[in-house]
Amino acid sequence: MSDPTVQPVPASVVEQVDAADITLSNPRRAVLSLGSNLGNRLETLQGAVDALEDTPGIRVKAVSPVYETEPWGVEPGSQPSYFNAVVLLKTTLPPASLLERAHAIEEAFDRVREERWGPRTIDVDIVTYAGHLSDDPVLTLPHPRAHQRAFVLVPWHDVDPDAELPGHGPVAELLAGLDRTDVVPRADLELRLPE
Ligand code: A4P
Ligand code: MG
Repeated sequence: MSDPTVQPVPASVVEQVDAADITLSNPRRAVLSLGSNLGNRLETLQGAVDALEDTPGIRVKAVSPVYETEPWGVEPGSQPSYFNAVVLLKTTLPPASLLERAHAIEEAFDRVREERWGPRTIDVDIVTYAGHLSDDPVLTLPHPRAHQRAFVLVPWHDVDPDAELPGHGPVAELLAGLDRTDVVPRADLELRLPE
């Protein structure tokens, strides 16, 4: 017979306490880049923002203006133009869980992976996660091509003019060396920050 004075601690309670200790008390800032060049691009970007905000452990803090951009890394004229935007988050999710969530959102919008840099309904990339540096190919931090991409840095600079890309320096300085002629503001369009 078990000792009635010893109360076993339910595993779920232990897990909750652990999770609170490790994460909830210590939200991290993350920057995500959203891109879409298939289907209703604005609707899909808004859907991705809403899905992020609906995620336990994620708060969307800012959403950038929308830019229409020429596809990067492919033959000119071979793909429709992109709509790109950047989202600033605070999150208690660890980086791997944030990436999992990004992939789940891509799948929810019927993203098909056929070729690298192929056209897509939605691409959700993690640009930075706190100041983390990682060369793991599954999750490279910061995003390995962010420093070369005006379609990431221009909207990021709009919502955080003092932003720094870990390992590369101030976004404002990186932008000074980039051509931004193919990154056109779409002032007629707007992404809403979820209530
Ligand atoms: N991965 C590694 N690090 C990260 C990270 N920081 N964030 C891995 C997100 N994913 C990361 O991605 C391939 C793998 O990268 C994933 O399995 C993930 O674990 P993917 O989304 O499956 O394929 P992809 O996006 O076609 O490849 P890639 O190399 O990630 O492409 P990019 O760099 O995301 O570029 N032009 C314009 N104008 N606007 C765009 O938004 N986007 C791309 C995609 C190309 N050209 C573009 C745009
Ligand atoms: Mg990607």
